[in-house]
This record gives sequence, C-alpha cells and structure tokens, in this order.
Amino acid sequence: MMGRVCVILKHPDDIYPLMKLKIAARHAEKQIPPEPHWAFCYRMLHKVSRSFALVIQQLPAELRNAVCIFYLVLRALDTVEDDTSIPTDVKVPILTAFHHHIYDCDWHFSCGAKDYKVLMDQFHLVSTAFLELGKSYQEAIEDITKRMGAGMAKFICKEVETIDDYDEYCHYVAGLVGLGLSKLFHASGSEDLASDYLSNSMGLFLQKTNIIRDYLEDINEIPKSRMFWPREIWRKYVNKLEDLKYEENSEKAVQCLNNMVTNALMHVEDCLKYMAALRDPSIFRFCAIPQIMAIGTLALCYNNIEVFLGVVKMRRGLTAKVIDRTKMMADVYGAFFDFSCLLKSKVNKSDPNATRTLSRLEAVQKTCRDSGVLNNRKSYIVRSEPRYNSALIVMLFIVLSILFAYLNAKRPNN
Ligand code: IN0
Repeated sequence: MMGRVCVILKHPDDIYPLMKLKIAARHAEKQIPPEPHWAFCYRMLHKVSRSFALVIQQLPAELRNAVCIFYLVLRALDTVEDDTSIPTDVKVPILTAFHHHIYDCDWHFSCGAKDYKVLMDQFHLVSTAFLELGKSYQEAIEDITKRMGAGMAKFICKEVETIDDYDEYCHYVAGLVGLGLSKLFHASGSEDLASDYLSNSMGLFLQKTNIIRDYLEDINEIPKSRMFWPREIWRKYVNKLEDLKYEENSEKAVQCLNNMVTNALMHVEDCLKYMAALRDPSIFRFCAIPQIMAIGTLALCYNNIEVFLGVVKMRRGLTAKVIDRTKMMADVYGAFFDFSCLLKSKVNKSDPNATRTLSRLEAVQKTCRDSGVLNNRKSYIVRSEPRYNSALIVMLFIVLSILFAYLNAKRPNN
C-alpha cells in the first residue's frame, strides 16, 4: 500500500485518468449481456485482459462480439500451446484441429490453470457464441485459428534459432492476429482491408515487446518452458540464454537486450502506417492503445538491467493516461515521438548497436514530425517541475482515498 501511495505522490497527474479508468471498468462490468453464453464470454474477457477489455467494449456491437470471441479462441489456443503437462502427441492434433473444435458445441479439453482452466472447461459457451456470429466473421476466425494452430504445432519441437525463425514464430502467434483483425474490421464495413504485410507488423511489434519484457518470467518457469529470444542474437553476447540473468554478465545482458529492442523497433513505421489508415475512431483506439503501451514498454526496458531481475511493467497510472489520451493519430505520433526521445536519451555510444538504434529512432521521429501534428500536446515523459505543493497533494490524496473506499464498498463482493 505504501508503495502505491509513493507512486501516486510522485505522479499526481495519474490520479484523474486512474479514477476515470476505474469508473469505466465499473460501468463495463454492468454491461454484461443477459444470454448466459455471451455473459460468460464477456466475463471471461474482463478476467483475462483487464484494461484491454474496456477498449473492446467500445467497438460497434457486432464487431465487438466478433473480437471478443476471436480473443477468447486465441487465448484458448494459447492455453493449449503453453500447457507443458500435455504430451506432444496429444497437443499437436488439438492445435491443428482447433478450427474444427470451435464449430463443435460439445467439444472441450481440460488444461491450463485458474481463469484459463475455466475458459477451457466451459469452451462450449464460446463455441455457442461463435456460431451466432455472421458468416464472414466466422470464416475470418476459422482461417486464422487454422493457420495459427498449424504454426504453433510446427514450433512445438523447433527452437527459435535465426531471426527469420523469430519472425516466423511471431507471425503465427501475433502477426496472424493482425491479419484476422483486419478481416474483421473490413467485414464490419467500417474499414478498408489493410495489407497483410502491415497487419503482420502490428502483431510482431506487440509480440516482440512481450517476449523482451517476459525474459525472466519465461526462463524461470518450472517445468522449463520454451524460449523465444533467437539464438542468432543472443549468441553474440553469451553461450547460453540463461547466462543473461547472472550478475557477472550484466554488461553483455544489457547489450543483448538493446539488440532485441532495436530489432523490435524495425516494425514501428509499418505500425504507424497501419494506424494512420484507420477511419473508425473506436477501431483506431482499439489498435492504437496496445501499440503505445508497447513502445512505452520498450522505452522502459531499453538498457535496463531490471529486465533480468524482475518484471518491468509500465505503471498503472501511465497505462490509464494512455487509455485516456489516445483519441486520434496526432496522439499516436505524439506518444511515439515522446517515447523515441526517451529511448534516444538512454542510448549509450559504447553499445555495439548504438548507431543502428539511433538511426531507427531518428527515422521514427522523422515520421512523427513530418505528420505535422506534434505541436500543443501534453508529453508522457518530459516531467516539468512538480506543479503541486505538498499540502495540496495530501488534501487530494485524502479526498481520493475516501472516494476509492466508497467505490470499493459499493462494489458487490465477488
Ligand atoms: C490482440 C492485440 C491487438 C489489439 C489491437 C490490434 C492488433 C493488431 C494486430 C495484432 C494484435 C492486436 O492486443 C492485445 C493487448 C492485450 O491483450 N493487452 C493486455 C496486456 C498484457 O500484457 O497482456 C491487457 O490485459 O490489456 C494483445 O496483447 N494480444 C491480442 C490478442 C488477441 C487480439 Cl484479438 C488482439 C496478444 C498478441 C499476442 C500480441 C497478439
């Protein structure tokens, strides 16, 4: 609790967006549809994706249902892929036939843990909802599920050796999500069909950021899980991927990390191009918020030894601010510009990839500047002198504690 208080006191301007987010979350919880299968799907969505569920909630009704089901189907596929207790000869056929299982309201396979176990055990409710979607939505979800399942099966026994393998694996688990979403947006009648190439880049940028951020969590998993940092990159720094987490290798570890971040930054301009072409404001927000979170996370991780010591995550207040402030393309250019500045300020001239990293960041900044919309905006990072005196902060804090306590008390238990 004291930790949280200190974070809030350091960032008093987080309070307003955090309150707004909390209120939006309470509002969304009340909007659960009455049909039991749809109620299950939306409750599940809120459990497995927290703030992202709120952004899905804002999509037009028909598209919202399709995205909700797509999201849950992908989570279920992921749960099967990740469950190390399933033998390969059982797992592979489930993955490759998953696109059939979604049409079968009697099918289920118990695996995973906690919320994911509930999702798997009750998967028939997801199938029931899936069958109520329009045909074009069903076909898009089926096609992606088929290709993703086959790709996951291919990588079950295959290590991520080269950078091409890395891009291929990320294509299966995230790039295809981009292709699928572009199809769903198009099917809803709100957007032109985006190119597969740009749609893929959207997913790759998110997934590579996750893979970088989750190094320690993945390497410490028992039983040992598979690792996704490509050997072609880490072999330049250490002999074994585990060696990155030992203190004696910290210099090499950070250089390797910076190399991974530089690799992820390759996708930024494609992502900006994809987002700039979107027309519907709710689809735009749905796409832009995760992208800004990703560049923010990369900026936080770059040159940061903490990635090898614990989990590095953007503070909740900053997430709330991103959700609050992302309305149009100017906000995206602004955020990408700010986080590129932060990244640039962290680049050490002696880093083996410094030149490459800097030229990437300069290209991103040029794209943002050339958009011509960077004036008059609030920055995410350039912190001005604290504008509030401490008495005011204490007062505000007391008022907000009461409000928080009130909101929590009103919330039904469970
Ligand atoms: C996503 C993506 C996502 C959203 C919007 C456009 C996209 C275009 C291409 C590819 C993916 C796109 O966003 C989510 C974001 C998310 O789930 N955030 C979590 C935070 C977290 O750390 O898990 C949250 O709780 O808010 C995402 O990460 N993925 C995803 C999955 C399904 C769908 Cl339909 C959309 C996962 C992944 C692997 C990156 C594709």
